[in-house]
Amino acid sequence: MIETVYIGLGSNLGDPVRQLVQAQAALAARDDLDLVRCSSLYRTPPMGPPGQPEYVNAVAMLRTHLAPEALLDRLQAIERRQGRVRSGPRWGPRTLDLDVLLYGRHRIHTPRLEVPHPGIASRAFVLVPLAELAPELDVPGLGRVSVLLARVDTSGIVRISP
Ligand code: 5RW
Ligand code: CA
Ligand code: CA
Repeated sequence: MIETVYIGLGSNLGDPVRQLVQAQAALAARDDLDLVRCSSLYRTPPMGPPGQPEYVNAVAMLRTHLAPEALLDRLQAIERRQGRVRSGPRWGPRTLDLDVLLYGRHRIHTPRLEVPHPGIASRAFVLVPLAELAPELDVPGLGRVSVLLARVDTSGIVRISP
């Protein structure tokens, strides 16, 4: 079964724009998934722990036959190749974070994976690029992306000209 998957990309260390461009290339180069479209890159104010550098975020739309956890393995391999270190505090600054936001219309709850991503409805840095790709998309259990977007604070988010 081929599924349509949305991936969140984020970085706030080590030249974040370069990290995201490189991650897009790494996704496009894999022969077990098809990178359909990628949103613009956005500069976004840090959420979560205070005092972090500004982030750059984007969302990619993929088609793949990989099972959810196999996809997660591929994404974590790309994170590691781009210097992700899992030593610091949870939610600390990172060179690259790749999150499975949506996997078709599936709802997944395993120790490694929660899909739809638990932050999807509350994080403007996810909803702004996701709405650029798929404003009409219905997030299982949560509703339409454009409606979710209208409920969050998007101040300080700036699209980087492509
Ligand atoms: C924790 C996000 C609490 C939101 C986290 C919360 C980010 C980010 C993180 C990202 C921006 C997880 N990842 N901020 N904060 N972009 N802008 O990708 F409310 S840590
Ligand atoms: Ca994340
Ligand atoms: Ca992550």
